Amino acid sequence: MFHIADGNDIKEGKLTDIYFERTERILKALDKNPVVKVEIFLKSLPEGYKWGVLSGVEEVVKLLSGVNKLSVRCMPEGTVFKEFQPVMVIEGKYLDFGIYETSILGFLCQASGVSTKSARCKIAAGNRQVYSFGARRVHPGIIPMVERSAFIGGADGVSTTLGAKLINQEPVGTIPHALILIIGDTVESTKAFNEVIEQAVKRISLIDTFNDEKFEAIRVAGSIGDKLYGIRLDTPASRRGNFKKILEEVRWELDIRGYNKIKLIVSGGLDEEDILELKNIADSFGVGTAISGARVLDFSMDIVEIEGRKIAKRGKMSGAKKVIRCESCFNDKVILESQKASDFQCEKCGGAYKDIFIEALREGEVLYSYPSASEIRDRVISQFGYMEI
Ligand code: PCP
Repeated sequence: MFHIADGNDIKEGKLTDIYFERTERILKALDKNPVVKVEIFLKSLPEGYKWGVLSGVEEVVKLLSGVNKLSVRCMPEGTVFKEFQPVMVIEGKYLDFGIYETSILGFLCQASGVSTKSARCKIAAGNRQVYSFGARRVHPGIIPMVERSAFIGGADGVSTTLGAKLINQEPVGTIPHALILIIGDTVESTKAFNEVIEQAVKRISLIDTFNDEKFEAIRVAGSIGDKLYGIRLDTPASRRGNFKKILEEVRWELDIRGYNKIKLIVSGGLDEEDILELKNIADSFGVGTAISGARVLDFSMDIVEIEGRKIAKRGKMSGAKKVIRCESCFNDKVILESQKASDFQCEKCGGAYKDIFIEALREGEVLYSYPSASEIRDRVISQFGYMEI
């Protein structure tokens, strides 16, 4: 019906680049099927980012679980990583998983791009809320993945019913311009929302449809008594001018009339830079394109060992590796899988290193605990102290 693959197509290896399918036929013809170790890492992060957030691990484990005697060792989903750090090692007979390279990378590249941008926005926002409002910017078929990745990265909520259900959250939303245009007035729309929608839903009115935000804010402030949680400003670019000044003016006019509790929610073309600029005046941010349309992270998957022999292409270090992280100062070191973290001391602070890789699959046995999206999000937020933007 729609231009989208389903889970079976992915599991059956149909979403593979043709040269992997041809490689499979050639190796079969030559009766070659060595046990290999491949490593997934990236050489450069986009836009000068210093770190990325690893996402998409759960889908890779689901894809590879049940595939003959495969082993997968990796950073847990939600781990912060840097350039030239291995994030995953897959070990097994090449013909058992080579065909999945395209999908494995697809799962990690896009989800990690979304989670990384979401984390950057949440770090910029500090204790302010960041909501992922970008479902409309991507193909509906991938919204659940995009919203899960945004939530894992740190977003406080997502806007679609199915996306929210996948992460066991309530969908978040305000009022669209369409409702205000059809009803014909901001105050009447806010009252209608208050009469019709269940009380558990925060009453957030949208105030930039018809008139100046300051006067609409004053009009709507008293419209439903103290039920009004906040007002959203999605001021069009053609009228935005100095958005911070507009927000300060609205804040002033509300406060001098005793509406100190009414929150200011902003949306429309925002990213982490805008959030940094507005976070002292806005209470929450609705971020769309910047998060859901985030740059993918260009992971690559390369053979680093064949039948135990360390070998890799030019530009890639051979031997299966892992990352150990200093428990005191978060300093990282890349070592061979065969080495032990306890054999090393942190060069920076002398602290103890910890092996941050987990075993997700061991010769086909699933050891992965499938943590919830909230648990993974908590892991990401616990690392914020080390994540500069
Ligand atoms: C957009 C919609 C999304 C926001 C803005 C995403 O407003 O509300 O939540 O924006 P971004 O992609 O630029 O970051 P409108 O397009 O005005 O839509 P609506 O009237 O439905 O709120």
